[in-house]
Amino acid sequence: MSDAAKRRIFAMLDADGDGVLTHAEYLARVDEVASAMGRDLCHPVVVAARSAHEAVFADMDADRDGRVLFEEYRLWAGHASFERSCRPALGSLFDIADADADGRLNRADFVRLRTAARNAAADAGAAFDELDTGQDGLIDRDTYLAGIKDFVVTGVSAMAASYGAASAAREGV
Ligand SMILES: [Ca+2]
Ligand SMILES: [Ca+2]
Ligand SMILES: [Ca+2]
Repeated sequence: MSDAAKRRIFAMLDADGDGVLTHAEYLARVDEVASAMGRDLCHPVVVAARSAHEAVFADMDADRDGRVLFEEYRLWAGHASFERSCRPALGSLFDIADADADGRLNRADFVRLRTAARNAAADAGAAFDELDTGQDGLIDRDTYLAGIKDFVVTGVSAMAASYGAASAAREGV
């Protein structure tokens, strides 16, 4: 995983941009996504997402001080940590967005989910179109998670657009 990709993801997670990802900031993602998707905050899928995010934070925060700095994140992020804790957490957000629980999201739900996770809506739409290779207007859970993992581990993926990589490339940064 490139440092540029890690920087982009860290910047998305660090909502107030102060360079420190706090426990509260990280856990707030769950409620933000749940609210955006119109989910009751006590719904079992939201409760499950909270524990999955607690597990990621505990895993990331190597020195256990309740704060994750970019350097801490940089050393942590990669294939092993993705499989160990990110996959369940990202899957849990997918489940919040998957209102009819059929394991698939349509374009509107996908864009709402990614926007709640702080992607630009246009970038999220572009990522959906890339991932929807069957062009049936639906993306299943495995495709979604594989797309994110490709980006996290290799920096190259249909999901790159949703992390602003496409706009960064256009701007030459
Ligand atoms: Ca912060
Ligand atoms: Ca720490
Ligand atoms: Ca669905």
